[in-house]
Amino acid sequence: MLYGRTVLLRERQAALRTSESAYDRRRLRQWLAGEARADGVSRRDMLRLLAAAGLAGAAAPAALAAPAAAATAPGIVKPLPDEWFTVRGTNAETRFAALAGTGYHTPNDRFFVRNHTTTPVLTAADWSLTVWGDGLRNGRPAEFSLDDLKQFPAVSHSAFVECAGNGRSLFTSQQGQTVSGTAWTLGAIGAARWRGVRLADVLRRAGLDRRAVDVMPRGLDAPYVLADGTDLGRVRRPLPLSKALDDVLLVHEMNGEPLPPDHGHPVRVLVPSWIGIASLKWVGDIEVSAQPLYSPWNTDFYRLFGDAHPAGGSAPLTRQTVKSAWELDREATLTAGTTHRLTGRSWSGAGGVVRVEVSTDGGTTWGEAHLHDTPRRDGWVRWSTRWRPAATGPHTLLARATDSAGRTQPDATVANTQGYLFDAVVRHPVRVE
Ligand SMILES: Nc1nc2c(c(=O)[nH]1)N[C@H]1C(S)=C(S)[C@@H](COP(=O)(O)O)O[C@H]1N2
Ligand SMILES: [Mo]
Repeated sequence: MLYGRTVLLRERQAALRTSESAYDRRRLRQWLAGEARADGVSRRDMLRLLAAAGLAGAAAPAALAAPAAAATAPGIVKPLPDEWFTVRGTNAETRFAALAGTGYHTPNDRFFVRNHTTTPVLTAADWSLTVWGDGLRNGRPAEFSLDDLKQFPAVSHSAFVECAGNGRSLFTSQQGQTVSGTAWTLGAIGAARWRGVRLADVLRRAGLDRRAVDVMPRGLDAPYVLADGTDLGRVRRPLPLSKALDDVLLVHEMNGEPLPPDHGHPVRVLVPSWIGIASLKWVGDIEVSAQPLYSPWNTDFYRLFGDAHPAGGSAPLTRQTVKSAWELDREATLTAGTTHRLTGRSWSGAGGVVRVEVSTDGGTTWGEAHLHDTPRRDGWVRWSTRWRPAATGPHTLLARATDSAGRTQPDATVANTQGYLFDAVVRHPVRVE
């Protein structure tokens, strides 16, 4: 049964990724023809991608190097009290139980932090953004101070930022699979009201040329060095121009406050509905390129690798998947014989969540959760359900969301070696006493 389901899941994933794969192949062909740049990506890695896409016979697929566990000190500026966060290396995961009663937006002081290295403490007055590259008409870099940026029409947008690896530990705890990377449970997500300006406006002012195809924002945080000493350079990931001109913002406010240091002060990129790595923090420059660009963050990382995926990995990941989480600790204790109001949140990168089904008996029977927010693109919905546990002992809670695009959380997620895009229904253990 599990096998049949896995095949179906594979087909579904394959369908979702088909257009992205065609796009990826087109770009790889351009690289082969010397029309795309891949600074900081080894030739071997590019050849692996080409082989996987069926574009080069010569290259044997190479084994994937697992991302190194960061061995540095946390380097996070804000306090990380135990009741709100679980520290994981250089990162801090929000405890979902700490979101109960906080409202729609995640308070800045409870918002998860994902840092490749450490938070750089930058001063807004000394900061400027350089937009440069051969995708600009006049070929001259353009520079913008924060005050310059604020001259563009202001835009506010409510959106979640969620790490591609959110839920990664469930691949192991729920599916028995080995994956590499930060062992998040479900708290590598937060939703905020962001305020800033359209990247499209800034690019046009800088002299965007019709030949431009990719833009690559780069962070001012320290270069990312793997455990084996390989320096991957500053965090950067190309964004197709189509997305950059669509709904991407350069934001300087989060929930009505200047961006806090840990979340990108003074300016970060916000790429709604896409995986968190796209929402680059502490942006210092943006390359506008007339050729497709590659970085380790769209070649080695943030593609799906593994048995169920193409040998060189899937196309670069973009949209987030569907997930649900209870605002309860795992192994939380509940009292028997009393009615509890249990709460949670569900979200999706493909549209608003329109339905949440819940089970308090391990998946035998299901009911509808009560939704407290209207379905919103790029956002989540809060929900609640009442439960009066009769018997003491261990119980398993489940929640299954469906979004406006018709995507429902499956019973299992097809494995990938780096544990991205977990979307299966989570079995949440609680104890009734
Ligand atoms: N410059 C820079 N931008 C970055 C990162 C980083 O380490 N450096 N981490 C990325 C990742 S992987 C995620 S999930 C989000 C996390 O955003 P947050 O720390 O504000 O929650 O930021 C992204 N932007
Ligand atoms: Mo991430």
